[in-house]
Amino acid sequence: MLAATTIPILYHIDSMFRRLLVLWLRWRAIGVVYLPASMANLLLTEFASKFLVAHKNIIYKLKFIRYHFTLALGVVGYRRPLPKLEKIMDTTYHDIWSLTKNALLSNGCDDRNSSAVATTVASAEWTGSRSHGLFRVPGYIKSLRSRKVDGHASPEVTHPTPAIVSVDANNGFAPLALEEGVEALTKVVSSTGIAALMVRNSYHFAALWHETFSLASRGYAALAVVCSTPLVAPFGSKKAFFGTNPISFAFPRKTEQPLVFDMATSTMAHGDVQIAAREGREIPSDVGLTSSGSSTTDPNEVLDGILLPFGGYKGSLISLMVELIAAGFTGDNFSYEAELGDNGDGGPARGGEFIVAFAPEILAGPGWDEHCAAFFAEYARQGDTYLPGESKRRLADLRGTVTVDAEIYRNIRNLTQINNK
Ligand code: NDP
Ligand code: PYC
Repeated sequence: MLAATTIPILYHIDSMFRRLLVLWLRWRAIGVVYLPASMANLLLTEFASKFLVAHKNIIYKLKFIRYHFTLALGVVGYRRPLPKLEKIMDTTYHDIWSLTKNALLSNGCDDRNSSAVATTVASAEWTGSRSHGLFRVPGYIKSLRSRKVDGHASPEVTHPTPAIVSVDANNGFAPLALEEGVEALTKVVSSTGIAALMVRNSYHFAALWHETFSLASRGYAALAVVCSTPLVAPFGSKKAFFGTNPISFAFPRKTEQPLVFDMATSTMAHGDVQIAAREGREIPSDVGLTSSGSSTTDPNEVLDGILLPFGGYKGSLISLMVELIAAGFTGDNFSYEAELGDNGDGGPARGGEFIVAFAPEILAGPGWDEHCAAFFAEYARQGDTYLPGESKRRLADLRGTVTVDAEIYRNIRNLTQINNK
């Protein structure tokens, strides 16, 4: 009886001292704490040892021996080398997809939502959009854990007019709502020639090219916009008001990969500034300003300060247009409104996305592709020009590997394992 109550108590006190010992082994500077602690612990464990020997507790005896062995190593200055953790690693598309899907599933997301987000994340990582690939997964998980986002949301698709598709994401992540919306938009635009898709009540954290590229791969041109939370100061201001407000445009080509571009209307995407800060890299001095409004090349200072719109007042006006289309037309949040309603969990903000799709066959008639192909050929002859979208060619072949940030990968795996226990 006495042993049954005393052993756990002694064991807890001892394990507390052992934690202190481990701390000391890592940071010798706290030897001041360690010495008195270890003396007290020694006396205590001597007592515990005698007591437990008397009770023939073999398991505790082994723990006791291990403890004193570690203590001796600490005293002679031996430090167990920490395993070397790689900074980058190679992995496959399917591994990225499964890692993301399992992380979301184990944090309360259902199968359909997890699969849709995993596809968006894996396609971004696979094609080199690092700031919107695995890097975003911890953010998705945070918003599941804070219950800001409903991981079981089922989007509802309606048709307010024959040429408009409206999707209520019902507080879910944007990718599933977009998957279903793009499917419906494709059917509509094939008969109307021009059609719009509005997604509302969604949480958006992704690259936009996924949906425009998907439409262009089926023969339709598409323009997509979204806003987020205040990160960018409008021209003439030093206070964040616009989101980084990306625009993506894709154009189909019958015998070639579609043209697709996707760009933040800030000098740099916020995610890329965050990645530069993680990796300790400088950024160009025109990307943003410090919180006191001075120019800087330190990404951390820009993260505490503001980003600037690309191209001075012209970029600022395009960003303003994105706010009006993505929020004004969908009726969902402007960037400044998204911040007011957000719980600050670090995950995506609530807002809308607006996509317009065009059917060139209906608009320009047969021959549109040859006409545009001649234009692209002329464009190529202008010098060292580049037709954006080349990077998406990788999606046609998902074999092989891509190099990813190993620390982010391990972090996501831990976020999965913790919740699987
Ligand atoms: P980049 O500056 O990396 O690229 C912008 C576009 O320019 C790409 O389509 C790229 O094509 C093209 N491009 C690059 N170099 C040339 C060139 N020399 N000639 C012609 N075209 C070129 O993108 P951002 O950093 O601005 O944005 C990154 C991502 O962040 C985007 O996918 C965006 O959707 C996402 N984002 C999402 C937000 C959100 O709220 N959800 C907010 C802000 C950004 P290619 O791809 O072929 O290299
Ligand atoms: O990279 O700027 C960005 C961004 C904002 C929201 C999602 N991505």
